[in-house]
Amino acid sequence: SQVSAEVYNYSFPTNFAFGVASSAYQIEGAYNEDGRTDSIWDYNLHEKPSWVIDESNGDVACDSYHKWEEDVQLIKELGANFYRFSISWSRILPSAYKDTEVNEKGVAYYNNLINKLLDEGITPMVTIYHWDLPQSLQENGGWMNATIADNFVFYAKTLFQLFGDRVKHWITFNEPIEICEAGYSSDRKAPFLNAAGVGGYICSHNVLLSHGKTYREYEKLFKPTQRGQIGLSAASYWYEPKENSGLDAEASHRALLFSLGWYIHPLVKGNYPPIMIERIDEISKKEGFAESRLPKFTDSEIEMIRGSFDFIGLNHYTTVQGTFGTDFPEPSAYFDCGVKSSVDPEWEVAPTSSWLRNVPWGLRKLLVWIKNEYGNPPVLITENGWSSTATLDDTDRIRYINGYLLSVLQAIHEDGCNVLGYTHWSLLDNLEWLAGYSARFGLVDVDFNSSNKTRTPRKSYGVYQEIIKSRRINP
Ligand code: GBH
Repeated sequence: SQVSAEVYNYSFPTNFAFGVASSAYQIEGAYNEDGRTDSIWDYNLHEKPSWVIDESNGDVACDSYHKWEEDVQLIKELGANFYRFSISWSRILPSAYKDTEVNEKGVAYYNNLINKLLDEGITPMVTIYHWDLPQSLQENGGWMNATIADNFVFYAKTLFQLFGDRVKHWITFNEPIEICEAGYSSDRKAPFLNAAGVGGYICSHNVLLSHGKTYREYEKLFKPTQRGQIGLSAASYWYEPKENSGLDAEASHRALLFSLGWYIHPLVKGNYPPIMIERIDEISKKEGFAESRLPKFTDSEIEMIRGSFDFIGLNHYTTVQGTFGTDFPEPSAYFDCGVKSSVDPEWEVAPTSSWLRNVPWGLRKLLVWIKNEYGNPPVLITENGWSSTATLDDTDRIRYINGYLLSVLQAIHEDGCNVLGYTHWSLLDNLEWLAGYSARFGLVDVDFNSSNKTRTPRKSYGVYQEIIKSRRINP
């Protein structure tokens, strides 16, 4: 899997954009300042600190609520074309529900950030929802309650009204599979509901409906004047068949449909992948459920959701091997999918994230899979990154970035994939959810022990800066 020398001659197309990403709860801190109310992350990490391995939380994080000007300066010096950040719902609408009041201080924070970015020639790209549901909505069922769509659409429209004159790139949801499968079918993400085989499907259904409605409202009310674009960011591994067998190839393909396809299939084709519908229907019946655990879209919902994207956001970090297998507890999405995953021990593992291995060719294969499955839609890589130790000399991250970007170059030049740009996760070390501050994803080191949360660029920051400038990978 070494790439040939001529790959280093490829350059990124002139309209290919480079960015860096972050999310509100992971960097902002100031959790109770200027009128912000609790999200499900504040609430749960305060209630039970032991959810997080180092018992840390996002109360202060990188303190970007106060240090945002320094962040913008770092993005500017990096030479990035855009900055992908998320907005905290409970900072903008402390009462969370539709028709409640906007918090002017929260609005001012994002106005300042957006205006400064634009002054420095950096395009703002906003994630509307990066996992930090207001706790008051969770008390009403959160994403399990279908009425959440009205509240989400109200929040999204509030953002279009407030910032849409300047923000032209919107991502409705970051990784619905993590919001729902991890948050409602397991206890790997807030709100830790753990309703396996049921919660993830209901939540995802409501997320997809919320996305579709938001897209149509923007299209009708804002797009004619604001002329922006909307996408959704889905996370996906590449599944490489473990054995060179028909069964493992079929299983790996199915795993992609059950993960990436769960969300992208509806956006492109209007409904869940047929194999998901069939299998979950059949398995639910055998398990004695009165109807499928996978909710059904009505015809008009299908029409609304089909085509509700201007680009597909792709968060890709790593590859696993897929094997045909069904030995999972029931009911569960794992049993429904029927694919076991493993890793090749030869693949370099990230020193602070055991799930993350450096397998650059997986990204190319995934881009080709999307091209073939979905008719070569425009894809924006909205996240890709590596977690190192706290060192400044992060040669492992440099190896990862170079490898994955060479893979993107091959997908563009050799496979004809429609890739709009690349976003590195992350600008700064930040609160890595249940991994706390132990996993360092930043191009820039943050000293979390200092009250100043001192930022220091790592070696990889210089390498990414050079890539953006030269628009190629330096052999
Ligand atoms: C992204 O998700 C998130 O969007 C971002 O907020 C986060 O900081 C970044 O990843 C880095 O993790 O520990 O075995 O339960 C990427 C998809 C899926 C990757 C869940 C980590 C946890 C595996 N993530 N996975 S495990």
